[in-house]
Amino acid sequence: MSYTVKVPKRYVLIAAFLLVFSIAVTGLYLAGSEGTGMVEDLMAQDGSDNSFVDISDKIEDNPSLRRYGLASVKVQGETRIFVTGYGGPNALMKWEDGGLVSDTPENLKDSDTNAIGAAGCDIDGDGQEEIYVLTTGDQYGGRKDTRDRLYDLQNGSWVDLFEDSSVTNRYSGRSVACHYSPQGYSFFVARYAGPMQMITMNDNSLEDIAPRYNMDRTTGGRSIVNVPRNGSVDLFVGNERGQNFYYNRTGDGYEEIAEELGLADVSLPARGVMVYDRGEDGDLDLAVSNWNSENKIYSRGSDGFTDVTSEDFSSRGPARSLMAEDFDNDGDTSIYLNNIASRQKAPNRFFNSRGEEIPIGDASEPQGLGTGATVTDINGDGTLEMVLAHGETGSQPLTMYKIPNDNPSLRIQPLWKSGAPARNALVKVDGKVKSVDGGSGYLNQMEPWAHFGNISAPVNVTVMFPDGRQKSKKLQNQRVTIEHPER
Ligand SMILES: [Ca+2]
Ligand SMILES: [Ca+2]
Ligand SMILES: [Ca+2]
Ligand SMILES: [Ca+2]
Repeated sequence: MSYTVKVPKRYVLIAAFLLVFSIAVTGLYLAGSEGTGMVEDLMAQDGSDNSFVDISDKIEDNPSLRRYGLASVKVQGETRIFVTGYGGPNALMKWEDGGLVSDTPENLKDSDTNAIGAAGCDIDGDGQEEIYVLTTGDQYGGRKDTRDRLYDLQNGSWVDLFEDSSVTNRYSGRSVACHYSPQGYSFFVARYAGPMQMITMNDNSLEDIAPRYNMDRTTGGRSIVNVPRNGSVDLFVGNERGQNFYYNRTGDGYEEIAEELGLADVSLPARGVMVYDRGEDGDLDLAVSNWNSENKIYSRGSDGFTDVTSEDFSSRGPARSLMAEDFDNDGDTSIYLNNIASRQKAPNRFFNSRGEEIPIGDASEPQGLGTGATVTDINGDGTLEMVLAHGETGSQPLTMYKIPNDNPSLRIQPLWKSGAPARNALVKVDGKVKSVDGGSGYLNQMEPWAHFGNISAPVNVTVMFPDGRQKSKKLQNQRVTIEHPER
């Protein structure tokens, strides 16, 4: 089957008209939101103030653009936010002097390839995360005429390792994630109507190892999340026009068992995927947002997953990315669901960990064209910031939110043997678990930290690294790195 699209001239003209129209609408949207606020009646009804506050004014140099993916990547020791550009440049952003500013080297901008998903991962083992950028060449699915980019920091400048390599295939796609495979860290790439890839580096050369593990399947690939478990890492891929995939790690390989686990959802068009410890009982559960279809929360049990979706969470909407974090540091995880208002108003939604709706504050964005998102404590104050991208049917600026609070947070970054963040590691504190994200949400990657609200040192922590090695430690500080035993 092929989804390759040939675009007749009249559609190009219509598209051009729509672009001009959407820029005009974006202007109106921005004008309309000034002063009066888009907040409407969505502030906390109970008088409490623990919902999102708009801090988008902290983003400097924030033009209206079409954007999709956001990745929180560790670059030269600091967390940076990589933003993909669609019909415009990519950006690498950092926190400086109280604001989020662009600090983008010229050769990362790549304005012409219509980039979508992005992720960081140290696949060459030098301790610095590479940045994978999935391009589309403006193709919805199937073949494209652009290459993806695999940026490697060499002597202070970013070099594209795909420039002279045939490893990247020429198919469109959506998301990319950092996955610890039997061959070490790799980028798993969710293609759309093209074979999926798992790209790693052996002896200085790139290799697509997906065919070796029968992971080069073709479907409508959308989203990826790692599921660290029992000292190894499973992989879930959310799809449409076909079943989801669950790659259960078995010794040196994988078996695809979504159907057996109750996660196949053949008729549901998956978008956002994420894992989080629902119920704070020490295992990772799964949530999936589905486009204009029932959203799902699956609780992990000893022999599969049980559908525990709440009525609030299940209700349909134009869903995009999905994040679960303790945004207000009260010790409980909340879920943020990003909708895209491409046809009509579509407020974003906020839930507690059981999927019951809670006040969202400023982050509703009823007219927001939400696509990707990332979460990280970019300013180092111990509270998570959430940055949202917008795009697809129009251009809008980035937005940023946080929930102000005075509660403590414990932040842990496990380090791999190379010294890079140990993405896919599982961190256990007080009976709760949190994974170090490799990519999730849809199009995105969250910060390479495990964030726990309302926990104060001294406290005992156990890190399960993706190769099965463990390290337990009594922490004396609120923000620590924990090294792999072989480092
Ligand atoms: Ca590297
Ligand atoms: Ca759980
Ligand atoms: Ca919370
Ligand atoms: Ca912060």
